[in-house]
Amino acid sequence: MPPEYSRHYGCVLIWPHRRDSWQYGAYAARKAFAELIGIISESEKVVVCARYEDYDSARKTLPDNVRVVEMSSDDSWARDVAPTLVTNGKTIRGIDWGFNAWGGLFDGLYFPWDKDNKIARKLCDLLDIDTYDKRDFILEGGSIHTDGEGTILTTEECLLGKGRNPHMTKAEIEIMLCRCLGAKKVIWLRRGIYNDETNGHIDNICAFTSPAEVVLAWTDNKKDPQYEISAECLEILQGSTDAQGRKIKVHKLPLPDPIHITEEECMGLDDMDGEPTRTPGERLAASYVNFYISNRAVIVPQFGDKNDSTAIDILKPLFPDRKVIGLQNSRNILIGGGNIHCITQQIPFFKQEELT
Ligand code: KQY
Repeated sequence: MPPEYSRHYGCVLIWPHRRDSWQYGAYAARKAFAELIGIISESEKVVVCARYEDYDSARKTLPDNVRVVEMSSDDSWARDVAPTLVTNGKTIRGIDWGFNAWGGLFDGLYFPWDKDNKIARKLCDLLDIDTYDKRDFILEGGSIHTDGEGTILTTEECLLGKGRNPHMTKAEIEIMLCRCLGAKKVIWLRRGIYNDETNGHIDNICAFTSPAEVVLAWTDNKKDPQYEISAECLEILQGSTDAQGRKIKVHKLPLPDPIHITEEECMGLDDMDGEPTRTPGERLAASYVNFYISNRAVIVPQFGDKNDSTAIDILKPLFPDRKVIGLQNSRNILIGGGNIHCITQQIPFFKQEELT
C-alpha cells in the first residue's frame, strides 16, 4: 500500500446526504466538502459519488473538472468504504474489505450499511481495477496508516474491538494486515481520540508524515481524558522501531480545546432510527491529525481555535514540497463524526496502459 504522501492519480469522495449525520439537509457540510474538493482538484483528479437524488446538487456545486458519478451510499465516508489500493509497481489492485458501519449490530453507527459495503467494488469496476475480495474481514481505511516501507499503524481499540473481527486473534489480524498491505510490521497504539465513535480510528490520532516520522494528537491538559490516551501513544511510539528498524520521530500536534455540539446543531440532525445521533453538549472527536495529503497540498481541519494556526505551523516544515492549507469550517464535517481524512480516499498513481 503506497503511503498517502506518494504521488496520487486522484481522490474519491461521496457527496453528503445522510440526515442524521449532516445537519440541516447537509447544507453546511456540502459547502465544506466543495471547498475541500476545489483544493484537492488543483493537483489531482477528483471523483465524487452522488446518489441519484443528490446528483444535481453535486454537479451544479462542483467545478467541471471534478467527475461526478451516480452511486448509492448510506453515508459519505470514502476513507472507510472506498477500496484500499495496493500496487506492486507495475499494476494496481483494490482491496474490497467488509464494511459494517463501524461495529455492525454490536456497536455500529447505522443500519443497514449494504450500500456502503458495495462501494469499493463499484469504484474498482468504474476505474477498471481488479479487486481482492476481502469482504470476510471487516476493516475501514481510517483504521490503518502506512509508511509505504513496510510499517502499518493502527489501534487495538478499533481492530481488536468486538464489533469487527471478534473471531480473530491479534496475531491473526496482524498477519492479515501484513499480507494484504504488503507490510512487515504493525505498530499497535492502544486507543484513539477520546469519544471517537469509530472506536478510535488511527487517522484521527496519529499519522505518518514521512517514513519514520509521525504526528500525534496532543494535549498538555492532564485533566482532559485525552491526556492519558495521548501519553500512552507517545510511550508506545517512542519504544517502537518501524519495519526498517528505525526509531520513530514523534511531533506533537496540539488538539483544539474540546469542542461540543450545540443545541442548534443537534436540531438540524434528523432522527433516522428512532433515537438522536447526538445530544447537545456531546464532545466531538476534533483533531488536526485528520488531514489529507494531496499531490501539492496538505489540507488541515480548522475549528476557529487558537491552535488552528499552531497546527499549520507544525505541519509546514514536515511537508516542504506541499502547501499546508487550513479548511475553515471543518466543524461542519466534524459534526458528522469525522473530518477531512475520513471523507477522502486517495487513488495512487498508476500507468493506465499497464492495466489494459
Ligand atoms: O471517522 C471516520 N472515518 C468516519 C466517521 C463516521 C461517523 C459516522 N457518523
